[in-house]
Amino acid sequence: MKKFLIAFLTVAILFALQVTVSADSSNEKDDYLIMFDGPAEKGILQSFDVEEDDILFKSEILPVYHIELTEKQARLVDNHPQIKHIEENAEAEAYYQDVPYGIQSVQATDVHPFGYYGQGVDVAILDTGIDASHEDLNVSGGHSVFSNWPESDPYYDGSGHGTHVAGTVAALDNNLGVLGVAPQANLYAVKVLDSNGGGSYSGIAQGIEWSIINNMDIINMSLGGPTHSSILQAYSDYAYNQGILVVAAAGNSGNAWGSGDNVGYPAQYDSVMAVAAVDQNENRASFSSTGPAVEISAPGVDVLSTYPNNNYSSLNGTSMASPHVAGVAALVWHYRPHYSNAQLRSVLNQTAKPLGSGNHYGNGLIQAYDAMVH
Ligand SMILES: [Ca+2]
Repeated sequence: MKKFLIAFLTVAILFALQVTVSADSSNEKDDYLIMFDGPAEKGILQSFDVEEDDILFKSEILPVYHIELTEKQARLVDNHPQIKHIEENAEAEAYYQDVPYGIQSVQATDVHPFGYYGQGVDVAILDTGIDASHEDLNVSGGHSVFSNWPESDPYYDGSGHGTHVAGTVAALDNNLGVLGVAPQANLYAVKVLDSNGGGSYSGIAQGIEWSIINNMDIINMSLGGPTHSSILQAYSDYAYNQGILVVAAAGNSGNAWGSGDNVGYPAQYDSVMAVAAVDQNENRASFSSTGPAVEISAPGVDVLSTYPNNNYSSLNGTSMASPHVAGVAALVWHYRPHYSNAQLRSVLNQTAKPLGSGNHYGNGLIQAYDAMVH
């Protein structure tokens, strides 16, 4: 009933707007900027019935007016020999980049001023693909484990999940959108989940294999399942033994009390860093999975990041926490390229900010600056 009412009101409002617009269109005035050819002469405008009220601004240094004109008046002004230019007053907006709170929480913004942005570090995003045409992302390469179009395209993200995760790792440092943790890290779209966010352990294994063969430095898996798999474990272990830092979401199976062992797979494996989610106040998100496998924490509540088609959105989940860790790892690895994955992992864990129970937070909130100066 409520839905119907909203739909009805929407139609009613649209209808009302349309009526107003069409009734007015002939006398409707738009904003124009005009430049006279020679000194400004108001008389020219008066000859087209432009009134004093229609003149919004007169420049003191150039023969330029900002005026309101009907379409018909604009045509007449345009054809006048003493008018050099006429153009519609174009819209402009402040160039502005949001810095999501999580980027500051993990101290990425304390590291950037020293010139560390994760340059040269290759991060594989095993996910739903990445919208590579997004204005705030650079994607260096990719692969899809699916053969059916459009899922076969790693740069098509029908879900938005992978594009969001990618933005937290490496949204560009420019004058728009959001800022990622490591804005100059190289992103790779390794598509192992379809547009519904579904996949299989076989697909994840293929994604890990692609990452090993293609010399990725970091694998981010904002995904998992409730079932142990010896094969998935073997792939995770193999990647780690090849020197890759393997990071995964702990899972969203936690409860309000934070009781039980409900970390998913592959996050459960020793070779994988299991990431729990905290909010802006550094409290555990009630959904964040708990248990002895939880290794480290990062922001995972109301995380603002990139979304397909040049959009941005706020999402919740350990899926959003994991890429903060992958991003910080990229920053620290850029600073200390001689570190092995095990050394990097150790320093990230030692310098994390303790938050409480290890089953909830692991070693605590990951800290980029503290890890770098350690
Ligand atoms: Ca940006």
